[in-house]
Amino acid sequence: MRRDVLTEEVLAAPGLDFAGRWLDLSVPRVMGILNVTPDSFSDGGVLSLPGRSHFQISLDSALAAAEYMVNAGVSIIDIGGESTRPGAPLVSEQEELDRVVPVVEAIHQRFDVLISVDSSSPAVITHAASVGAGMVNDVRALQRPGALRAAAATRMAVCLMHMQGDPQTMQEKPQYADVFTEVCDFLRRRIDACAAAGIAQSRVCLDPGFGFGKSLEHNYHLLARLGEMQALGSPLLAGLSRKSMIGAVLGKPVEQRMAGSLAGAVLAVTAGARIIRVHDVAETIDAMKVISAMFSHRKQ
Ligand code: 8Y4
Repeated sequence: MRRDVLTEEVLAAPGLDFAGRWLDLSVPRVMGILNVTPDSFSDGGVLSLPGRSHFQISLDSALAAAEYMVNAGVSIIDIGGESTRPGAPLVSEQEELDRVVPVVEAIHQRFDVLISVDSSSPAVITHAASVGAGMVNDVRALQRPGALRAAAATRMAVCLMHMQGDPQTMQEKPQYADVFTEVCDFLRRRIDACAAAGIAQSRVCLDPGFGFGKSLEHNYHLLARLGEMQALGSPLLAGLSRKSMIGAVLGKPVEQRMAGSLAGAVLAVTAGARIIRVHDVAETIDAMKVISAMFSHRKQ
């Protein structure tokens, strides 16, 4: 099927509008994680080099990581400047802008790849869009004052993720009467809020938010029922890479969770997820290619 002509078939095919660029989701896609928080770059010794600022080292490291991911075949690079790890310190809006915007701009100038900005801040959303970001990936689902309006004005794609509580306290005592129903109800309300703000459905994707205010049981219950979330009508994105839901069943630290994370990615895509957010991009893309080879033999 030709996908450059907007036939009814193309419009009916799954995909997402990234501020005018169409990402075809008839095959599963990989989103590579690029953190630009200070703790994600080790400065060991390099800082003492004459003429090299901390900023430059961060930018160089970010570009090297982006180049690796593009060569591996990622569709999207997700750039984040606020750590959402449980208990992580809050970052000021200015700090987040200073970290994220130059990296978005530099990657957009050099590489042909879609860029997503992992942020809840209206200013970061607006500025990132102006330098080339095509998606906002917001773990707070655009609930901060002004975020919905900022995202709507940019025409970016949006990822609406479910989280119970806030990153500082979310893992203290996650509780649900029915986690699947509560996550779906929340996502439905945020879809409605987006529609009311003028964000077209073709720009929305949804994410159950593994690890965000969820116990191990909650996470696996959601994974087991991920397929049913397709009924919400928007493409699903899933992020399980290296998370505690993988580490807990393996009894392994983050640096030994790749194979478990791959199993999680395969399960999520088999259940219908269209975008997988991962650290280990090359390995995950290999897994996705094998899945796609089988999917291409399925009847539509
Ligand atoms: C090791 C490394 C252990 C990383 C845990 C983590 C998601 C997300 C995050 C997600 C969407 C993380 C920004 C948490 N997770 N965005 N962001 N979906 N859409 N933890 O699942 O990676 S950060």
